[in-house]
Amino acid sequence: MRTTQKLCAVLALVAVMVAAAGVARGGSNDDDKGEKAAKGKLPLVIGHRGASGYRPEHTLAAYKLAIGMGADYVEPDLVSTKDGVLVARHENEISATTDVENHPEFASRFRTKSIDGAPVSGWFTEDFALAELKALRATERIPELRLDNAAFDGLYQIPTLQEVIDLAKSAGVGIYPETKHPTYFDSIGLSLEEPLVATLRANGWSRKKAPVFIQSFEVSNLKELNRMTDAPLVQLLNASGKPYDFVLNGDPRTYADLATAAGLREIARYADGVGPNKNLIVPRDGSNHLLTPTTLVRDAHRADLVVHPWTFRNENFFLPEDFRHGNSAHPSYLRATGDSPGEYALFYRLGIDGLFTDNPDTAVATRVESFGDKGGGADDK
Ligand SMILES: [Ca+2]
Ligand SMILES: [Ca+2]
Repeated sequence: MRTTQKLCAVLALVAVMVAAAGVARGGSNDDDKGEKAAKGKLPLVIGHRGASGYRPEHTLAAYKLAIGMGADYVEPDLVSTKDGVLVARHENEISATTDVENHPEFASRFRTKSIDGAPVSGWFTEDFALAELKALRATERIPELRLDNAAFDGLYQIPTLQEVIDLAKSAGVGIYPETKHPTYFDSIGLSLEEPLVATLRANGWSRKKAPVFIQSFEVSNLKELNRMTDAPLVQLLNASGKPYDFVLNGDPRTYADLATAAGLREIARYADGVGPNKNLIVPRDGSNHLLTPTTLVRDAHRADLVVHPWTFRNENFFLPEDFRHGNSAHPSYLRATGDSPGEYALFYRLGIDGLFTDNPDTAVATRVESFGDKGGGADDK
């Protein structure tokens, strides 16, 4: 399996780079901390693809576990079926997160397509009716790192947006949907924004105070959404590259440009927050050590934007050297839990308004450590 080989290669490469863990640097902002605690507006814990550190991602089981661990919001990434139903998958290509390869009746649906300028081969949600997708079962994306999660392979269906909303409503939490590849879905006649807004409206979640944040890595569809709904919008910012709609329409700006003070003021004209790669807040050097924090949080707050960085994960593999822990020569080292509480505490000190995490239990426990036992909650926003 190609993904496995790729991951093993990455693991081997990172293992070579592993050095002794250091101490986190980074400034703190005690004013921000005090202010947040006083207002009871603690940083939101957003279950990234659910509690995907413990269950196959984007399943009702993963979302339920995130809620049980205290997440304030759960995050469904949204793609479209052939019949225009929004379902939760990180990509429209589903061979890495479902058992589609084991369904001979769908073998002829294998395709190679260009998605956002890159060739992708496999099976795509837009080639399946919802009823067909429901025959598939979810599988763990990274069993090499998350061995135990494979125990849940084959158990769970792909959920629809409506099923995620039903779960969130029953539990009293919010949802944080992401439109995936919106320009691509427009190009095949399956625009994401209309069914998303219609579904939110049908559920009474289209107002400014709705427990919803809609996120996108593209810009033009957020501007469009800003005209379609009052629900809060979040511009995602990556640590490199540029929005794919900018590539197509010749806009020279990059994510780095959007993350400047001027870029953030521009974003504030159509969005309510930014979701930056956490490396845009605390960069890492070439040896995976943390550098001095940037001014992104302060600049975004000055533009009246909330800041929800991603993605926080417990395994040493994903952590900077500063927060890795254990015997780096041991074969389990990279999948072992590092000092992720240290990483959460650092970002909480820097004044973020929420974060995306695969391990909501750790994020919530560290929030209690950092701010006291006040609890967050979708209704506080
Ligand atoms: Ca996402
Ligand atoms: Ca569209």
